[in-house]
Amino acid sequence: MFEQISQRLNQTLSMLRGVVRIDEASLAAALRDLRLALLEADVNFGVVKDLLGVVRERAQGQEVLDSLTPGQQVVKVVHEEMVKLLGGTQASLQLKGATPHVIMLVGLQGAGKTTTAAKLSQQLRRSGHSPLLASLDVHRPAAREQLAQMATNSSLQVFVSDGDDPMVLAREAIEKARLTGHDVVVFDTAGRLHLDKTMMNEAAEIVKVLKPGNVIYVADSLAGQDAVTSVSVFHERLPLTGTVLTKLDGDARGGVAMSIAAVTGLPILYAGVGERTEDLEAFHPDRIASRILGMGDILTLIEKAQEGVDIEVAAKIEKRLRDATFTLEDFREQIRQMNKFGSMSKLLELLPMGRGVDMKALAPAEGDMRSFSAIIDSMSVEERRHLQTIDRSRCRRIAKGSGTRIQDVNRLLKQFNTARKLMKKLGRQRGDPLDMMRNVGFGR
Ligand SMILES: Nc1nc2c(ncn2[C@@H]2O[C@H](COP(=O)(O)OP(=O)(O)O)[C@@H](O)[C@H]2O)c(=O)[nH]1
Ligand SMILES: [Mg+2]
Repeated sequence: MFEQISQRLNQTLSMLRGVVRIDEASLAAALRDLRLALLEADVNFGVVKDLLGVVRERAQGQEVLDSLTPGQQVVKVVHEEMVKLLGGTQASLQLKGATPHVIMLVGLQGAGKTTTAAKLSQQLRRSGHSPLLASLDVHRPAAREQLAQMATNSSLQVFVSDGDDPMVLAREAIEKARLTGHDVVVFDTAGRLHLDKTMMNEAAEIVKVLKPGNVIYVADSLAGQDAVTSVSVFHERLPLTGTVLTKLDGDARGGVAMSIAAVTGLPILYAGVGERTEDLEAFHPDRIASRILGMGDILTLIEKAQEGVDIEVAAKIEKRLRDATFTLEDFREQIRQMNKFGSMSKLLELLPMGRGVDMKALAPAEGDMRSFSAIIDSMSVEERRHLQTIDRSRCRRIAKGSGTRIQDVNRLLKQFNTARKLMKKLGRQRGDPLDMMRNVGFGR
């Protein structure tokens, strides 16, 4: 996420960080660089212009010039302005007043509405609500099927009907929710490949009658400024209350994220970070700004920890990775953590050192994980610590003991070596992640 923009901004800002005295020329050069970086990241032109105007003004002000570390002060100003750009404070769904609360997702086809509907319901259920999913997409026969399938996979409740009038469907779903005690109804709606009058009228009509408390535009962050253009068109016709950014996991540039709140004035409520129903994160402007500026996202990490991932273990592994004292036992621990978390690479990405490094080598495919664990279990402690002692006959014994084949053992050793090599490349960067986390009050 945000690899490209993060790297570029980091370059620019790290030059500034060390600057003790800022003069006109160095500030102008830094701002020029910043401007280029943002435009390359596909941030809306007007947004870039406004941002730089404010940063310039503040950087020339007393708060920066009088400080002992003007370079760092400029970085701080950029960070603060970026937080504002991303919406300022974290916003949430409107879930007050009479139930059932209604959430309606709108947007272009392929943006991720159906997926997001399921993700949102799961999130709501986790926080104690009882959501009912319903599809109002009567145009594509497969659409309702897709939602029903996703709901079933995650044991979510879905309203099923084969009616073909979205308005009637919507009313029936709300009635059903009322009767069966669901306090939230999440509507997935039809989308088109491009802006389409019929679709828009249909959505506008439903909104007029149902008056949903939440009308959320689902924006594909990979669609670039097109996504920003279409949200504006939707916003003219529909009383949008917020946006959800999808596919942020694949977005290296961050252009949509950094433009959409500023252009529409709407809060970004959530970010989709993967295809699974769990892959939805609350959108925290300050944390995202830190992530984009390469400062790491320690708070999100801590939340993950509270969800049951052993962060101490993860941080220890990270440290060993960096010190290149990573052993097969660590590798097994990492695999165990992955079962809880999804993937180690995602976890590492949240730490400053993990940014911009291809972590794929560290994450064996799901099917491999169980046999990897079994193989490591079948090794002696000596073998785990000194892989070079594993010769052909030991290899055969390990395969037999773990119920795998010799080539599986070899594959594990190879993958492990790749991971270790990658670690060497990472070298020693920045501080100890454990210390870093203690600094923000985590652990002891
Ligand atoms: N990687 C990734 N893929 C996503 C995300 N959200 C949706 N998708 C994928 O995008 C595609 C379109 O999603 P869908 O929900 O059907 O879009 P809709 O047409 O707006 O309903 C599917 O292949 C989804 O798996 C996300 O946050 N990350
Ligand atoms: Mg859909």
